[in-house]
Amino acid sequence: MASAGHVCETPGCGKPSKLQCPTCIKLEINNSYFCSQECFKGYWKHHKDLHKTPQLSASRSSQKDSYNPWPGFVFTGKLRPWPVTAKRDVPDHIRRPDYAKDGQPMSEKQARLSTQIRVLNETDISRMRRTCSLAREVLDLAGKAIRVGVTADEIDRVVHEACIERECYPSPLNYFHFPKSCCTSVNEVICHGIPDLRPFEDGDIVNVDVTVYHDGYHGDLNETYFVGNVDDEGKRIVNVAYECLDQAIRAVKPGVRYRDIGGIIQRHAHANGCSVVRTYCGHGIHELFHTAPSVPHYARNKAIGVMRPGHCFTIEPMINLGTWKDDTWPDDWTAVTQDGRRSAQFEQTLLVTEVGCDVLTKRLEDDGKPLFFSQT
Ligand code: EYF
Ligand code: CO
Ligand code: CO
Repeated sequence: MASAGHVCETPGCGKPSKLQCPTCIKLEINNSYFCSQECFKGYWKHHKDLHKTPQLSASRSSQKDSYNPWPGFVFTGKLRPWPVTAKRDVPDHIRRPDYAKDGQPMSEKQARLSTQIRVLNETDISRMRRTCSLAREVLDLAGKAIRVGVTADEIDRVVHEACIERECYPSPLNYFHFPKSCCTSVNEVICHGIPDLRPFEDGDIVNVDVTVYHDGYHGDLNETYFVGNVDDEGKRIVNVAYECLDQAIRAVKPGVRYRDIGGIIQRHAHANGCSVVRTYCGHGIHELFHTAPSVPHYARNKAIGVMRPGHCFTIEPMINLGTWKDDTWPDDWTAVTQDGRRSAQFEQTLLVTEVGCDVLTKRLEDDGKPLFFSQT
């Protein structure tokens, strides 16, 4: 069957596509297209899972109304939870962090008593560079797979498999028992959304947060993407979040206090009628996923420490259209805005150098611009 305006399902292909799989046609799955027989055959191993995903079939869309794990809970916005698939396995040969087995990051807990910021040596730095560049590859594959009708669970699968293909462990998996390999945060979700079986809708904004663990080091980044046609307010919040991170990164250099980053972010957010989330901060990262320094994104904070060459940390401002206040769903992970209005976020992992910083997770394609830029 032929149709116009679709993009090939093979991650990273991006070609206009008109071919539909015969089984998809039978099952009334109307959001999957391929540009060629070659792409269809090459992606078959993964594509066939779509046939087992019940909620994608229009004839079974009553799923939407019947699933309610928390009767009586008052949601702040329109988004609802959808079923979550089983935890994915990581093959034995992939090196894993200490919490992979029992959910407890013991090495982080031991370091938590100290506010000392580690100065990385040349070996640490070259390993961080490699890990962060792999994390960027994984996030870009996830971003290219986002479109109307695709589920966050499918994005989690793309992330999980891209990690394994690169000899990486997906850092979120089992971190404090987190159930999935990345976080996917839709519309009013601020962060830590659990990838579930809700198909993305036209107009959604979706943040995908990827951290990978490779050769003993973590690399962490995220971007917010547009699904189909996003309204002007949605475009504004995503743009402002991107600019907040960009301005903060430009300020990073030796001698700057970690507490000064929040003022830069808050000034730009407020100048554009947006607010800044206060509960979640940027963080030190290297052999530990989260460690000193803590980097708040709001002004007049009390963060400890001064930037020195060899420090590695993230900046990851969460910017809201309405209130800065957050709530958490009863799953104890999903952070949402208290007024149900939308939130957007970008994150990079940075290394402080003698003169400024290197953005270790930066995008090398397309001048380093994030994927959403091509749609604005
Ligand atoms: C204990 C988690 C624990 N936490 C942080 C665990 O830095 C991050 N993103 O940039 C980040 C990612 C994840 C994460 C994935 C899972 N967790 C989440 C929420 C609460 C919590 O309490
Ligand atoms: Co992250
Ligand atoms: Co982070």
